[in-house]
Amino acid sequence: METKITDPYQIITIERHILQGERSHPEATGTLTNLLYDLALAGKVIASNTTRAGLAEILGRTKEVNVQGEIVQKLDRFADQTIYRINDHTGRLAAMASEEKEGIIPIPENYPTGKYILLYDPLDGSSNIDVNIPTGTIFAIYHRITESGPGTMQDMLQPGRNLVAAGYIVYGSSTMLVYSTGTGVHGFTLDPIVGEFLLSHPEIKIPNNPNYFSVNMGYSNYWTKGVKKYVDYLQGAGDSLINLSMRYVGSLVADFHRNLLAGGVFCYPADTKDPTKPSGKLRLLYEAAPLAFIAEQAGGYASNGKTNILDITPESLHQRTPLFIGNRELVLTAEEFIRHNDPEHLE
Ligand code: FDP
Repeated sequence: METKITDPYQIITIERHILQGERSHPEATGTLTNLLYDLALAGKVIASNTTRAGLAEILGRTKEVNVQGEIVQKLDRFADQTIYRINDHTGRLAAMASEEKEGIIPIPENYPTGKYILLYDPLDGSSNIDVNIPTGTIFAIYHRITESGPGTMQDMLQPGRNLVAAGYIVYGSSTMLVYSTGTGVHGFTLDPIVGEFLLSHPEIKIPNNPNYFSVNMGYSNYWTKGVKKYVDYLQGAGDSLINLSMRYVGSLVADFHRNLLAGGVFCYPADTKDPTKPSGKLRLLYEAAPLAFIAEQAGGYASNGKTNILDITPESLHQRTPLFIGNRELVLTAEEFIRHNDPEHLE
């Protein structure tokens, strides 16, 4: 969406920004605008709870296990329900899918269905909640493919290239919402007193000179030769001209956000640590693809080590993928290392 800010002292709320973008599309019905407002509202509601996460009644685990086999914490469930409840009745969506739910989340029969599909990770990095480390929400919006009625798996399993909009909310030292509708990336900081997201980072571009690499070095013994050599290269090995600092929060949104603003690359490669997860840990549909869309819009790139993440056609809702994301050159270099060293991974 285009934003022409001529007066530097203007205060641009997220509502104003999204609406301004809508006006540059005369054919727009306002449905996407309202859907994005709703996600911003969900972000505010979730943020109001993450900031209270240290309080006894919400802290702790539910002891339930989600479809990924991970322990679900109370805030995950709260975030999941918040996004669902804010979006189930609006008539904007044909269906939803969440990291927390195994199948498609249908729109209740008593409400109308709409033309968009929403996929989301309600609280990414939730294993960090108990230790006061940033978490995030990631969302991906597509046009439905089917004509009418309840959304189907065909509507869900679209390549990231088809994304209409994507974004994330990071619950950190401040709450920020970053989104793109395909014309640049824009960041908003929540003013907790006023309760509004205000434009703080217009037209975000990944800096050309990278500063950081982010990867879980604890798994390096389980990486392929190509990934090992690449991570060595990031640290200045051989004829490498770069020597990056390492930063790894272990919360994808926080790691991605830092590298988006400061320049760098985040990697979660495939590893042999857990034979049930041969493609790494991260999910294609509601983690890798929306962040790849943001990265590309900010001048960066995302790959699974061989192919552009946005060109992968998903086969299942909770499909995992290796992820290399951030500065374009650094991600292309990862592909090169993998191409030269891991031929068995190329078929
Ligand atoms: P979490 O399990 O805490 O939800 O998507 C899952 C994720 O966090 C990412 O946010 C994070 O980047 C990654 O897992 C961390 O995994 P490792 O602990 O294996 O490094």
